[in-house]
Parts: sequence; C-alpha cells; structure tokens
Amino acid sequence: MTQYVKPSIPFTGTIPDGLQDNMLVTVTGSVLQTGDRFSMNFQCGTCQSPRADIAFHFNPRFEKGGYIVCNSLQKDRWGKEERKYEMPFAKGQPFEIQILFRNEVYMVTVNGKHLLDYKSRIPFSRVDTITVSENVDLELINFEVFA
Ligand code: 9QG
Repeated sequence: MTQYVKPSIPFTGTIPDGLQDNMLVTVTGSVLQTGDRFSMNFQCGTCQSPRADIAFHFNPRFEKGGYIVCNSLQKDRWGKEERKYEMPFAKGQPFEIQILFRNEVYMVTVNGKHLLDYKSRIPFSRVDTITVSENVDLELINFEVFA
C-alpha cells in the first residue's frame, strides 16, 4: 500500500515500511471554512496514554495573520516551538503539501513552494505513523521513495 485515498479525518495511518531517507509524502486536500488550525503529525506509534512521541508536529494556525507551528512531543511534553510566520493555506482552498525526508530533516513544500525545514529531534527510524487532525478534507496521502 503506497497511498491512502480520501482518508477520513481524524486520520491515523501506518507509513509503509516506516519513515526513511528519500521518502516523499504528498498530501492533497482542502482546508475547511471552519476552525482556526489543523495539524499533521509524524509519530512513533499510536499509543494514547502515554501519548506516542511526535517527531514532527506541523500545525498551521490561521489566527494572528497566520503562521505555522512546528514542534516535537517527547515523553508527553512539547519541546521548543519553531514558528514560521507565513500562511500558504487559505480556508476553503485546496492544497498540496509535500514532505521530503532526508538526513533527519523534514523539508516541507506547499503548493510547489518550499515553506520550511524542520530538523528532526527523534530519529526517522522510530517514526512509523502519520496522523491528520480536524478542519481539512483529504483527497490523497501518497508515499514514494526515491533511489
Ligand atoms: O499549545 O502547542 C505545539 O507546540 C500547544 C497546543 C498543541 C500543539 C503545541 O495545545 O496542540 O499545537 O496535540 C496537541 O495537543 C495540539 C493539537 C501550547
């Protein structure tokens, strides 16, 4: 399985063969009119209590002009946020998010334009699950690995 088609939200899915170097994840969908944020997580399993560690929390927020919060959750605690004050998403509009995983860095492109890089605080080898929460409709989550 290399893709999830029209996954329902909230979504939790296994990353085929786990996160690995040169993997590209493409997520297409649209932002709902409702709500002020959505998030996508690359995490270590699905445990709810204690919460699974989140290697990469990607969290666009539409408040205050719009910005993106990136962070990691380890041992049930959020680390230091990395914020990007830019908002490539719009309520009601479609989007394409591409995340390339390389050398323990998450490289995020939105609608064909590079948005940010996030240096991993948790090794890729521990990451096996993608989740997407609230306020979006998804069309497709696609996984490819480049040689
Ligand atoms: O607010 O910030 C990211 O640093 C927290 C939010 C939290 C994260 C976190 O409450 O929300 O965005 O999984 C969560 O709890 C998400 C939805 C300081």
